[in-house]
Amino acid sequence: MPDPIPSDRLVLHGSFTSSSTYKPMLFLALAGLPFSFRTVNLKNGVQKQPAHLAINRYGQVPVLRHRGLTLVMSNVILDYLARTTGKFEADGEQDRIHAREWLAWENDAITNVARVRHFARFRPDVSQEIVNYFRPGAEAALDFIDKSLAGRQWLVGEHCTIADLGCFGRLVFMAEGGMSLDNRPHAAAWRERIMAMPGFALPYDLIPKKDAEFD
Ligand SMILES: N[C@@H](CCC(=O)N[C@@H](CS)C(=O)NCC(=O)O)C(=O)O
Repeated sequence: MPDPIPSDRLVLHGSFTSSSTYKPMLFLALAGLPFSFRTVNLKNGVQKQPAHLAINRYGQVPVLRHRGLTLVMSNVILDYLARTTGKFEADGEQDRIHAREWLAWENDAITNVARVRHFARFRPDVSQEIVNYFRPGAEAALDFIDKSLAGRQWLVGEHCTIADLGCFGRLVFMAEGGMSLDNRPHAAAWRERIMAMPGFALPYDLIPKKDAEFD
């Protein structure tokens, strides 16, 4: 059985090696919101055990629990956090739609960056051909982000939104897959802007390896 769902306290279940966890955690850190973190040990397969499957049928992280709700899928969580807190939400209906469009694209395209990193970092047993298969899509996604940011500060509108946090959060581990923003000046400047925001931290500094309270 899952733990009882707390009422108002945000509870995020995740892992320190997970870009999908980092995305909502970065939102919470930058928004300065109090929350509880519950660690899920992916290496030990805790995500496939009944207690976790009861809150995430896909056997993955992250999971957010709040006010009797259980949310999975990092972009669904970002959408919820933006709608319920008003933070990192776009201005106007058209831009709100654009922000979700970027999140849908992220899940199609930047996921290739996460796949390259996953196989390069965690699966020395698989053939290099698998990494090579995903790499062109990953590099194309990074090029697309770079091109889209030419002449603008943020992906949508005039301030940082869930579009930026979702895309940045998914590509954050790219160096572990041998990718970089070198020769992608617009994306590199965008990353600097995100990293300059109060409360920012990179995943290994932000996501604890143990359960923790953030107040
Ligand atoms: N589309 C999902 C992807 C979730 C996902 O791939 N989570 C990974 C960690 S980043 C995971 O739980 N892997 C462990 C497993 O699949 O067993 C999301 O955005 O939340």
